[in-house]
Amino acid sequence: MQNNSKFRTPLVTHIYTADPSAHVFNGKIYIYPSHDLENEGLDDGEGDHFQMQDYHVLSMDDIGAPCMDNGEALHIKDVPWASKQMWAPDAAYKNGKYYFYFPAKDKDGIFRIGAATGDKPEGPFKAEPDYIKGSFSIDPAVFVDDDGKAYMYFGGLWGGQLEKWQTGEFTGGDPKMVPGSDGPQGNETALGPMVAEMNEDMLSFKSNPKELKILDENGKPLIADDKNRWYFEGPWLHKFKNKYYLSYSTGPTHYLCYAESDSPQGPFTYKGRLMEPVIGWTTHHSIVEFKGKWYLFYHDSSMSGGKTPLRCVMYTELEISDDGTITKINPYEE
Ligand code: FUB
Repeated sequence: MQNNSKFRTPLVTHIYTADPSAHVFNGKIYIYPSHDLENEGLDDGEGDHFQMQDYHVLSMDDIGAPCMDNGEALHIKDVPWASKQMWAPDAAYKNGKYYFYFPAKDKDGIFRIGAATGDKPEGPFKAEPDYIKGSFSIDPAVFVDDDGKAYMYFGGLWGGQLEKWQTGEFTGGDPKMVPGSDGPQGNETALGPMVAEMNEDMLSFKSNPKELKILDENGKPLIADDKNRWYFEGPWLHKFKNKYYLSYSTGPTHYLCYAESDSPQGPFTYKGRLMEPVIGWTTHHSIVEFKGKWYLFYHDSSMSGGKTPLRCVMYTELEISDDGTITKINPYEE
């Protein structure tokens, strides 16, 4: 199906990049990644070793074409509400404008999701003065449906703070507690990602975000102990033959999995695993159609010799059957 010589190698090597959100705008592929930086931060299970400060947008004219770095698109110093940790971003197009979405910690150390706007897909982007009201946690992914309705999917456990919002308010807890120990345990229902429909302005939520449950083959929600299938972070939504597919990372078990639904707002039923673990702790991806073929953009830590917070983005072709089943990728095998 594919010539792997153009796939599965870092798209750029002059900077570290991660968490690629790929989109097709104006007939080109644009990739919105995190920009990983060398740092002395402690790996405390809370993600403090990910101290990113800006974003660069990458682009390719075609599959296999050289990947361009379009330079800095947004820096934290130009985001009035943010204090640190510019994590996995995404972008969308609507109403003749490009929208860039990104998580960062606010001045109180709480992850929020911000929006910025630009006239071109590669930016630069101008940040809104405040974060999106009602937003929290990390990893925004915005899906614009064929009817023009747009939805933001977001949320990540542990360093991403998702489990700290179960009451609807942020509960800080003891910074020394075991990551995730304040989330569901054992047979309790695992947390799902959040979804919020966006207003027409693409800068605000239409209503309060709601949690998406991921159901097993018997229609029961996945439980916290089901760590090979539970939701951890990195949601992505793609549509294939009128069905909606939510894909995500299982975090500490390092898989990319996906679930299917008839509606962008769920419920979703677990369907399978789409990629085996990569080098490095994190796994984060996006799925995009380009010229009738499907591609998986993802990262690993191979370029830094396995250092988790120093990653590189790459891509490979995806095989999707008529019923939406994705042929599982082993990132290091043909
Ligand atoms: O890049 C920082 C965090 O690592 C992302 O937000 C997560 O999805 C994980 O890839």
